[in-house]
Amino acid sequence: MRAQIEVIPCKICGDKSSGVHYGVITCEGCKGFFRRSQQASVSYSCSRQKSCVIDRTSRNRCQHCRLQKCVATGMSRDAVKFGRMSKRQRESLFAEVERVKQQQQNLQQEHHSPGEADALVTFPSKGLLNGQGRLGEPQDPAYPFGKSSQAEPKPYPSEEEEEGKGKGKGKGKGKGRGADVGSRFNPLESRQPSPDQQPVNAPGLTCRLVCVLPSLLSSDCLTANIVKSHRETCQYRVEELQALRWKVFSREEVLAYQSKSVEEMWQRCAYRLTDSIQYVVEFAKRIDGFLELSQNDQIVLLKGGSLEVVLVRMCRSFNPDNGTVFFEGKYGGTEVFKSLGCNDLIASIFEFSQSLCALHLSEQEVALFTAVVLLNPERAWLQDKEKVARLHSHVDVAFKNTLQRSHRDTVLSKLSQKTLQLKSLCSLHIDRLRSFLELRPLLAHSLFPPLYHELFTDSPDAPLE
Ligand code: HC3
Repeated sequence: MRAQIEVIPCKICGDKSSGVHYGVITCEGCKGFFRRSQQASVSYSCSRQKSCVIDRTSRNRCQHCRLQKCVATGMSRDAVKFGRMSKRQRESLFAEVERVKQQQQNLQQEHHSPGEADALVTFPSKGLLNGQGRLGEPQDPAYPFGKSSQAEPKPYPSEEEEEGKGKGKGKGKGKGRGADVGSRFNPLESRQPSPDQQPVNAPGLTCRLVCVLPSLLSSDCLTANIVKSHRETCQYRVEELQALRWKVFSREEVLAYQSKSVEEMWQRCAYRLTDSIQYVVEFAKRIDGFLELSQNDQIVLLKGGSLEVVLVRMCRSFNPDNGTVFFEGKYGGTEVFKSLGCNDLIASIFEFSQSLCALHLSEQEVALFTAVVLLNPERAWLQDKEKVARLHSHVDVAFKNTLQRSHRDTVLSKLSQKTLQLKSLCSLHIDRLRSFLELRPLLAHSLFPPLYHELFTDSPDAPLE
């Protein structure tokens, strides 16, 4: 049973667990920490807000909050050992082991695509861009890397649905948030929820009440909306990603990637990237105010910002301890991407992730920062720049308030440097893509999914119809 329990990550920090310690499934580190904390002479204090995030990388930073979390999670010196657990406790532990094993299996499927692992992954609705064949992988019969489970798409679990699982909710399966698009990259058409669906953007009751009050509170509502939108569209949950960090590509697996042809590797990366971008599009649609922008401006913002958001989100899938990223089911370093033949681009992307990880952004901060990045009013070809600027400024205020409250204001200046780096990463990406296409003008169309073309190969700066 102990070996089975170890599939569940440490409840305190998410690291690999080693069994039940002091009544809770924890890693050796948290077990030792809790044991030491129980000595009479020990007393900890928090120099922040007593709400520090405790994860594998940050757990040593605040002993006070780590101990709080241990106690809140149920660790106690007198806790019963596993052998003496009640039947009910044992059953629920077995159920959890099974659930986590299933999640890990899903996440590791080499040809993983959105929608395969409900509990781990949130997935784009069928709607938005992929209704009529303009969006690659999920519906494209030419998708080259195995089956696409998107043939029977499931909707994003809204907060209500997630909470109401097993209570007969979740109606409207497969309808997502709306209808499909025409032949152009068009994020608009899925606006109307079907009558039997709860509109995903609807704020909770508290927010609906609070939003009649002035600015500071309404900025809290916007924060809540953006964090919820991020949570629903972030592709993988960060705790699960962290729990899988020990799964690293073997030498043979790396060699297998390295011996792929340049074309195959480009195609793989293009499909993975397009997958991630679909989630970003869904994220954008759920941000209050985004769908009120003109169709042109929605498209301009997504064309200009979706890769930037994917690159920011990549820090969640990145392990800064060994410089690896979660890609196709396991963690691998830059060497996995060698056969792409653009080592400079890959190295810069990895360096970027490494430096972003050093800021230890919380999920709330990632959510708000990506919204700020996406709603950039400086993008060329915007029709109503002022309207975008107003929305951007609301999100910016919400982000600043949030950072201020958690005494993280210093992160702000570091993040504005990151914004510049993002811009240069995206132009490097376009440069490498152009060189690749110049050498293979005929291949390009068959290699990449349609959305990838729309975003990166249809002259990116051209005005939209
Ligand atoms: C950045 C990346 C594409 C996206 C990949 C993502 C972010 C996808 C979500 C996963 O959870 C984590 C992840 C891992 C690796 C990421 C890729 C690394 C390299 C690739 C670049 C954009 C390379 C350029 C590929 C090209 C030229 C075909 O567009």
